[in-house]
Amino acid sequence: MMADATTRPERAAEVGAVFDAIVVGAGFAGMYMLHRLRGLGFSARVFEVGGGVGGTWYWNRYPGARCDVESMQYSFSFSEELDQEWNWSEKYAPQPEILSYANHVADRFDLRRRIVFDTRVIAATFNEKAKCWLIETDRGDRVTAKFCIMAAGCLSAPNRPKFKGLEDFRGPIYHTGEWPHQGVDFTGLRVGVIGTGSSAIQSIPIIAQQASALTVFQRTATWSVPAWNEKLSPEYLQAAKADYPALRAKARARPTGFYFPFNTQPALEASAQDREAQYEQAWARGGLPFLGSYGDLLFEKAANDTIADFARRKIRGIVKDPVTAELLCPDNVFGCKRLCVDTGYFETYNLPHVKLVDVSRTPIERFTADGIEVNGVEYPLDAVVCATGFAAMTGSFDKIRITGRNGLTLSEKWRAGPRAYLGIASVGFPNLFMITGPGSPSVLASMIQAIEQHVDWLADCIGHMRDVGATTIEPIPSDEDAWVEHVNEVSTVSLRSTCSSWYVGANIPGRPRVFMPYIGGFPIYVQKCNEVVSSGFDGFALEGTPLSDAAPQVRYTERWRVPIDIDVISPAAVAARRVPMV
Ligand code: N01
Repeated sequence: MMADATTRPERAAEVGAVFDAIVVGAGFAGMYMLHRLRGLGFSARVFEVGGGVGGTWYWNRYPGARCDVESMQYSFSFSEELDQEWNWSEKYAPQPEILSYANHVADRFDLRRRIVFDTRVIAATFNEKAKCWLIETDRGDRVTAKFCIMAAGCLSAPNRPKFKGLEDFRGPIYHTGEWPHQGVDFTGLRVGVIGTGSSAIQSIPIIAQQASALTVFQRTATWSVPAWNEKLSPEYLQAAKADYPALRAKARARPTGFYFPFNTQPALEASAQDREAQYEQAWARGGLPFLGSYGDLLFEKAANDTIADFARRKIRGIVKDPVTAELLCPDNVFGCKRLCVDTGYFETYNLPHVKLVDVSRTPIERFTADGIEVNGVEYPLDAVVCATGFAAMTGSFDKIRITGRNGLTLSEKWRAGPRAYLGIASVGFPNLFMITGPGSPSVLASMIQAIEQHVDWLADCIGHMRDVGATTIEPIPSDEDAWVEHVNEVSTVSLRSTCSSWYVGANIPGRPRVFMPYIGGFPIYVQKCNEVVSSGFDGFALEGTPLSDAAPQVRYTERWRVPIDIDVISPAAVAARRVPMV
C-alpha cells in the first residue's frame, strides 16, 4: 500500500537539480535501467510511488500471488553471477520470494541510493528551447533531465469499477493490485470476490480456506490450466544452473521470450485420438505451455475448438455441481484472453461454502450496506475483494501529465489508441522513452526478458547519442505510422484480437479498442530493434549532431542477436503471417 501523505517519511522537495536521466518507476524495468545508466556513467534519479522496489511484486500481495512463468526463467539474465547465486524455491515463485529477489538485486547492484521512494511523478514537460524534460512530483520536486524514461509498468493502474453504492458498504473493499502490506485475515468472514482473471484465480482457493462463506461474482468464465507447482530440489537447481546460459539463449529465440517444448504441428492434421493424447500430456505438464500443444491453436478457430472442448471436459470432470460446472465453462476462444494458471481453482467450487454468481447477463446492481445486489438478490458480505484488473498498457501513462512539443499531451495524442514507434518512443515527445510500451511484445513475452531487451536497446541508443553529441532523438512520423499499422495488421492474424480482453482495452468502458502489444513474436521484434541500431537508428531523427550517420557502438544489445529458432518461427510461417504466438 502506498504510504499516505501522513505516514510517508518527511523530506525536503528537490528543486533545480539536473540529471542525464529521470526514470519513472522502480520495478524490474526501472531498476535495470538505472543499473545500465550507471554503467554508462550517466547521472540518474528514479522516482517510485511505492515504499520499496519491485513494482508489480511490491503491490500485488494478495493471497496466492505468484508468477506463472517458471522461476528459473522469470528473473534477470544480464548477470551470470546473479543467475548462479540466487536459488528459487519453487517451480513458480510466490510473490514474497520475487519481492525478496527484487530487493536482493537492488542491494547487490547498489541501486537504492538513486531511488526516491514514496513519490509520484505527476508531470513531465518537454522544454523545446533547452531540449530537456522538467519532471514534477507530488512532493514538490522539480528536476530536469535530458531523458525521461517511463518504467511505470504495463499492469499497474488498478481498474476500480464505479459500482453503485460503494460508499454504503460497511465492510472493507480491497483491490488485488493494491493489497495491504500487513495482510488480511478473512477467518470467519463472508467474502465476495469480483472477477475471475489471473488474480482472482490465484486468490480464490486461498481465501476459501479462511472465509466462512465465499461468493464469486463472474462476468466472463476463464480458461485455466493447472500449474502443478512443486518445490525445486538442490539437484534440479544445480543441473539447471550448469546449463543456464544455454537456457537463456534458447529463451531469447522463442516467440514468448521463454523456453518450453512447443509443437509446431497443426492440430487439425492430427487424428482425434492423437490430439487427445497430446492434450492429456500437455495438461499433465500444466501451465502456459499447454497452449503450445499445437501450432495452429491461435490461428484456426476449428483447431482452437479442439483444445477448448478438451479443457471444458476437464472442468466438467472436476466441478461436481453440473450447473456450476457449466457456468465455469468459457464459451470464448481458448487463450484469447490471457490464459490463467491455477492451483485448485475449479476444485474450490466443490466446497459447500463457495458459491458462484453469474453477472454476465445481469451485472452487479449495487453495493448495499451489507453486501452486493444482483438481479434483485442481496448477497450478504463482510468484505469484498475486487480482482478487477488494470487499465492495461496505457494506464500508467494516463496518471502523469506528459507534455511534448507544441504543448501536445500524450493523452491527447493517444486518445484514439496508443501510437509509438517500436513501443519505445512517440513522435512529438523527443527523448521520452517507454520500457515495454504499447506496440512492443511486452505482456505477450516473459516480462523480465522484454524489459531487459528494451533497456539494453535504450542503453545503446543513449550511449550512441552521447558518442555523436546528439541533443534529441524522436521517431520519424512515417516510420511510427508504418509500425503502428504493422502492429495492427499482425494482430488480426491471431484469434487473440477477436475477444474483449484487456489486450484491446475492452475491460474498461470508454477505452479505445486497439490491440496494444506486438503479437508478431519476440525474436521477430528483437531482430527489427537490432536492425534499427545497426543502421544508425533508422526510423529516428537525431538532432544536434553532424555525426548522425556514424555507426553506433553496440554495447549491450549484442546478447539479443541470437539466431531465430527456425523450428518455432520458420520464415515460411512468418511470410504466411502465421507467426506462432503463445
Ligand atoms: O485482471 P483481469 P487480473 N463487473 O483483467 C472482471 C497479469 N497477472 O488482475 O473478463 C464484474 O484479467 C473481469 O471480467 P471480464 C496477467 O497478465 C499475472 O486478474 O472483463 N466483473 C475479469 O474477470 C493478467 O492477465 C499473474 O468480463 C468485472 C476480472 O474482473 C493480468 O495481470 C497473476 C468488472 C479482471 O481480470 C490482469 O489480471 C495476476 C465488473 N464491472 C495477474 N470489471 C501471474 O500469475 C472487471 N471485472 C503472472
